[in-house]
Amino acid sequence: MASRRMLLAVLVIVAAAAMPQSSMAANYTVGEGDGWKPDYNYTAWTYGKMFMVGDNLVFNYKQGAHNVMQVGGPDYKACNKSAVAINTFSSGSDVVPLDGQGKRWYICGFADHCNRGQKLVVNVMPASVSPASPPSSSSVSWNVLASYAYQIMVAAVAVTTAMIVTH
Ligand SMILES: *[C@@H]1O[C@H](CO)[C@@H](O)[C@H](O)[C@H]1NC(C)=O
Ligand SMILES: *[C@@H]1O[C@H](CO)[C@@H](O)[C@H](O)[C@H]1NC(C)=O
Ligand SMILES: *[C@@H]1O[C@H](CO)[C@@H](O)[C@H](O)[C@H]1NC(C)=O
Ligand SMILES: [Cu+2]
Repeated sequence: MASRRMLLAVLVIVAAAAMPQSSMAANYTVGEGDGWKPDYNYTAWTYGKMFMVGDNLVFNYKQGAHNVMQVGGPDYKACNKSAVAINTFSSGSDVVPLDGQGKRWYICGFADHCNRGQKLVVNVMPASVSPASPPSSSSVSWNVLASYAYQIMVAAVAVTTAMIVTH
């Protein structure tokens, strides 16, 4: 009996862990403790992270030593400091909302910093999944899959609970 209770507890914990993150907005601190600086690989920093509409990027740096310019893809690629920025942030602790789906590009507009790696591209996923209107297969994203996985997990827990209760 005790072992069955333990099994149930484990299943509940697993289901909770598998819950999609879409329900809560996250703040991502760019570069973690290293902050926003040259000679850093921000592409590597993005690996394993899922950015979603409603999340924020937080850029930390010494005010006046760097900035954050949101630019288009070609200006990002060219490290174009003269680009007409979509947005520019310069407070030193910039909370940048990811308020739209798709790719967003950021560069530092100071000296040669962008060419030295102070550039970041993120791909922003849609915020929520409505089971009533599944997206087309071409736009199925990871949070959609996470949501399905979660629903399967919930069903598995329900079935297991029923089996234990009716035993
Ligand atoms: C993200 O940062 C903002 C500004 O500092 C804060 O108001 C908000 O509560 C934070 N959100 C989370 C989920 O930590
Ligand atoms: C950044 O890291 C990724 C993954 O480790 C690597 O593929 C890429 O070449 C690196 N970029 C630079 C500019 O070093
Ligand atoms: C940089 O941006 C400016 C302003 O939009 C543009 O005139 C120029 O051609 C761009 N340079 C490069 C290398 O893309
Ligand atoms: Cu800089």
